[in-house]
Amino acid sequence: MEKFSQETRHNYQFPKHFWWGSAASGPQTEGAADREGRKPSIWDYWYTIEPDCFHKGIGPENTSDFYHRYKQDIQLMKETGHNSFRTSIQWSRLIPDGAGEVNPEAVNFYNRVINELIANNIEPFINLYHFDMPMAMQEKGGWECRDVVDAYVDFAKTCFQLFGDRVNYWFTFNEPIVPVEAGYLYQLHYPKIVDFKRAAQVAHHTIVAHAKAVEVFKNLRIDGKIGIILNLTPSYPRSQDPEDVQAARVADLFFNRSFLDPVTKGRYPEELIEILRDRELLPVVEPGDLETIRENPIDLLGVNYYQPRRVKKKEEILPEGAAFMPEHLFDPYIMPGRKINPHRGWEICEEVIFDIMIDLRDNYGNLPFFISENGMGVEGEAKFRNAEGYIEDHYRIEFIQNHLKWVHKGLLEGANCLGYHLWTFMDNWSWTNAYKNRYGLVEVDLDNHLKRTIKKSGRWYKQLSENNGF
Ligand code: BGP
Repeated sequence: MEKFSQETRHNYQFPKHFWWGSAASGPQTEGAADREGRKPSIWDYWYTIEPDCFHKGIGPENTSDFYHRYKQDIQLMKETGHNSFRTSIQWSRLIPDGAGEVNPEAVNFYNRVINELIANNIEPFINLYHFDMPMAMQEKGGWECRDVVDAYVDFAKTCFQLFGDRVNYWFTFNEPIVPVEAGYLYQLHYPKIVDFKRAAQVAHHTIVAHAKAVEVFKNLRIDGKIGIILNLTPSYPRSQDPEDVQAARVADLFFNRSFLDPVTKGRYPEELIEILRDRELLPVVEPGDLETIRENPIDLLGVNYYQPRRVKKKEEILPEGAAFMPEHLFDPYIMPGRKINPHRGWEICEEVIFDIMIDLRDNYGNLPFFISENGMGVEGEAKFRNAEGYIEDHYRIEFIQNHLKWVHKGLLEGANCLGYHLWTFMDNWSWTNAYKNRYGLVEVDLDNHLKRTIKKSGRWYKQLSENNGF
């Protein structure tokens, strides 16, 4: 990495070639869910059986219609200073049955998007899985089923072969722990199962699928970098009482190190294995799995940072024979005076981003990484529309600046951070939250044919990128 030191032109000047951009996902932006050969993912299916689980009953079929408006949207990316942009290829669009036939319409679509980004000097970052299991694969057992792992690896290979000549940055999964916890512990995603042992199997299979995709990528000698995007939620103890400290350590093992260690160091944390072994909760590991994980570390990490996790020692008495949940080993701690985003209920704690950077510097070999998501969801933003017709979201500018100050400090301390991507480019549909909280630099007006209007934050983001600092 080029040595970075503070310059004087701006208070916060960033290294040359820093990535400024944003992240989105196919299922949250494309819409056209049943168009041109695409078949349902778990989200489309779930919506047909339980529409009430979705905010105001809004399902994923149309979202923000990026499928048809990508050209206009890429122009807006330029106008908001993007030099890079992440989206995902929908497995259920490219290979509608999950395995087998490739959909030519999908190949055309993703080719057009990638080419349009490149033509506009926006580096495409392509992610392969953003919570969107094809329904045909879920029917086989989803991530619990070994055949699905193989089908995912074939899908990844197809993507590398089709688009690898132009895409330089690849990611196997976005937040792979989310489908594990939301789908198999907390009933927030389909299939809404509550069973730790099955969750552990899903986690292991996801990590094997990731490692095998990395292996295929290396074997194909694709000229590019491959990584994964993890949502890191550093755990902080209530106090320095050893029992609180141990509670934080255990939470960190379950929610961060469980994925971070295998994808970077090539092995699961020993302490986590012991906790699971003692409770007979270890997943089935097939011969060769651990070698595959060991031999395929990532080149580049994406860090999604939203909030920390605060915990204290377990005080609540559990009912006899309660089925295991990670929360049996610690209690959440509500720290007085925390700053909370009331729209999402998430704590806003900017300096945690610095702690992550230092942890990666000191404990993960100064691995190259970038902030791949960070953002502020706000409900009812239309009321901030000014006389000129655009939303004055000064709070979002402040949110980004406050986080970037800590990113900058981390860079000065030698962390290997290559860029910052906001969640997200334009307001989009979000899982069961639908359009409740808006995160975009660009407004999407649901009451006016999805009209796009750059917000104040989008105008500011362009200056940020042009000045490479603020
Ligand atoms: C991340 C996901 C995104 C996005 C974001 C905001 O965890 O990668 O897909 O949804 O969170 O979350 P939400 O829209 O639920 O407020």
